[in-house]
Amino acid sequence: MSFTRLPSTIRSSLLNPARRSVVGIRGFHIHSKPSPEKGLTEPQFKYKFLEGTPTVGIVGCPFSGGQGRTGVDLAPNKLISAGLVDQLSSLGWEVHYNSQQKFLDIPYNPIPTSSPTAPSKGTETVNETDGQKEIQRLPDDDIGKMKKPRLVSAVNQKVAEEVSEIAGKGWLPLTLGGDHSLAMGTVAGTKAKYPDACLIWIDAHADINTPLSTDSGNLHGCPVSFLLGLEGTDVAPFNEWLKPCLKPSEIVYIGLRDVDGPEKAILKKHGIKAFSMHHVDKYGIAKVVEMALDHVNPDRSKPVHLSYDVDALDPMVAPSTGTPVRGGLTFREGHYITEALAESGCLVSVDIMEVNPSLLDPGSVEKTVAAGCSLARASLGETLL
Ligand SMILES: [Mn+2]
Repeated sequence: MSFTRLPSTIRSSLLNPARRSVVGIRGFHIHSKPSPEKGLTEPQFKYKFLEGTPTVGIVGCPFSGGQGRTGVDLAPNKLISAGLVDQLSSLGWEVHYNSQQKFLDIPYNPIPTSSPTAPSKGTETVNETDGQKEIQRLPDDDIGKMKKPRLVSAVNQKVAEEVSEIAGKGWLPLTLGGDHSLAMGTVAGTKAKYPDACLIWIDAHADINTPLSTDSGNLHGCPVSFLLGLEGTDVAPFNEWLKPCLKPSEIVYIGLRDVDGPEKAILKKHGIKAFSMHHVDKYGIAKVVEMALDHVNPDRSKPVHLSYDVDALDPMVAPSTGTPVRGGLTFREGHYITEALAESGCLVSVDIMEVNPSLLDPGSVEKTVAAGCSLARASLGETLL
């Protein structure tokens, strides 16, 4: 990737000697520290499971292979370009952000839409423009109903390594997707450091189809079944690295409103707790978050991984996403969840998924990207007062 094609905020960060640590353009690294001039010097809440100076490691994964629409891979660059690194350090966090290149150098990965190099599919060899490396693009035929299984598996394995490395340092991994199949990797990575972590999944969809029950074959609808080790998930190449790491009692959903028949059956069969929009209407969001925490984390003594799909928000709030469903969370309900979890002090890992900056008009994109950034900030302790 040529320097001039990097997003302008990354360029300026790289040019600012006060906060750069450049390891070549392909492997750049941005490091931003809090300071009194920027804002807070430490986060407003104590994140009780983190170690040392409160630090966020941002994992930007430009990935769209878990579903059919391109553009969701552009989200990490968009969110970073919107100023997320500085926003988080002004909340009192030390922030590290590594380049996304490691996720692009995967043999099954077609050139993502965010890449300046020419698009490519199939087996042709692609000459990288910077001449550093040639990557052999391999075919990725369906396995059963699963689409792009080798790519999804390989990218998630890397995500799991990255998240577990960041969590292992006592830092909080903030993963910017990418589509929601990436939660296989993020949750597996979090669980490697915190085996007793519970999972709070904010979404319009349950994402719990199995490779057998899925209609579309899109793996962004299946990550939870892999984490639980449900029927049909013990399949290569996933089972070469991903072991079931989540119990049905360790996950709770908020925001559901578009759940397939087979998914409803799976939720019932395994007794998985879910608060749909019906429950949000009935009890109000504060009570729902309290009940959700009471279910997975009654004493608030366990670490929490938050996996947030922006399609949980109503399409009026976050329109630029691949599978919007009307009747979703309001702006405030969506943010209340993150604020309450920040206040609990239990958060150890956060995903912001399914922002798609290529969908709809520029105004819709701007709204959705801004919502992604503000959800990340609220998760990391931003308050209204
Ligand atoms: Mn989802």
